[in-house]
Amino acid sequence: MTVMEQRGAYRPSPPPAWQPRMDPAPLLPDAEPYRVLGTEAAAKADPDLLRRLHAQLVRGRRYNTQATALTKQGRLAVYPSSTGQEACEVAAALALEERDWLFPSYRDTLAVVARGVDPVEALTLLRGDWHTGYDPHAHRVAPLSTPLATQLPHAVGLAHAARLKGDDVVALAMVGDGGTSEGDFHEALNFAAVWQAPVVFLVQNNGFAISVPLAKQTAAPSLAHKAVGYGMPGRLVDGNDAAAMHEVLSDAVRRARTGGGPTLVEAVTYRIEAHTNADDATRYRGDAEVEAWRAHDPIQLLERELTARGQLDEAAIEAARQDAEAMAADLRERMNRDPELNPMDLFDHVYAETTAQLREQRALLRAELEAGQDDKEGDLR
Ligand SMILES: Cc1ncc(C[n+]2csc(CCOP(=O)(O)OP(=O)(O)O)c2C)c(N)n1
Repeated sequence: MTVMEQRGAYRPSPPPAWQPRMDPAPLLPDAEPYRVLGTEAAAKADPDLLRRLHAQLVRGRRYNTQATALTKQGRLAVYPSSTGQEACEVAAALALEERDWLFPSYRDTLAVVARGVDPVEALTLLRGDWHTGYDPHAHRVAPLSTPLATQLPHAVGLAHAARLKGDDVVALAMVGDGGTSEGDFHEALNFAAVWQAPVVFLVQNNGFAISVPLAKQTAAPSLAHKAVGYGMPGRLVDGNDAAAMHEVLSDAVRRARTGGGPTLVEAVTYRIEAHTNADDATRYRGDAEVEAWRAHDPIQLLERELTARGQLDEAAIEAARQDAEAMAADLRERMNRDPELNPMDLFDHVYAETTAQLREQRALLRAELEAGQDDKEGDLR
């Protein structure tokens, strides 16, 4: 007689209140980053959409090089380039409807511009001229967020509120791999999943948080796997494949819109340039790694696919380049004009009611400016 038989009818059972909540398997990301370009799936993609993505990628790359040049000319204080990440940026903007909201981080000026914000206004904050620089309501684009991951709970709050009001709105929030270590990331994903809020979280895993590589950021199998712990699906995508990015983000937006709840999308990509113009990336990574990623360039990947299929010719490529050049020339010209700024504006729109401390500081600045006015004309409030 075995020990179990001796013990008679004893059968271990789970605690009474426990029951399986869901099968985690459908939430798990693909084993490898999802790709469309260079695979059978590319044949099914809409060539018009791919051409539109291509033109936007070319424009985005040119925007990055122009903005970086402006930092060297002293016309822009700081610029976090997204060269190499253009497919994530452009796909995020194009996957949304006009009525939806985008919540970008400081690296996401391309997504902001692709959504319709004036290219100069998108740089106002980075120039140090004005809070935000554009009207968030005009194109439904929240301010470029510098404090990491703080845009995520904002996106969840907006999406949840919209749902309560019965508005058909999806929020797409962008964050870097480093941002996933922030408490705001955890709080946002947890609330979004519990409330089934219509949100899409896009993590651009570009390999580094300034000099900190992903291996020092997390021990998770992938950032997309984090989704499972919150009870939402995680998707792992090749972030340099514009067609894959657009498809996965569009699916996630559709899912959110139809009541399916949030999705976490991890885009595997690479930051080709330094963190910003103030960083020296050669101090923490080697040329070979950068070159390997240059060979997986988002524009080249799409261009090769489209030309091989006879869906993009040299004239169309040239037209995209010329359009990008015209945008860059206009950006350069307008950024070279000295902005007309009133330093007293600094105190406006910070609080609904100005605090005593700010009133004091405002008076101090006014006095200083008036003392320095002597022979200058000016309108100080
Ligand atoms: C709350 C907070 N902590 C620290 C910083 C300083 N900081 C600015 S950028 C950055 C790295 C962020 O890396 P990642 O999230 O991967 O985004 P990436 O810059 O690569 O797009 C850090 C730590 C910050 N802006 N906000």
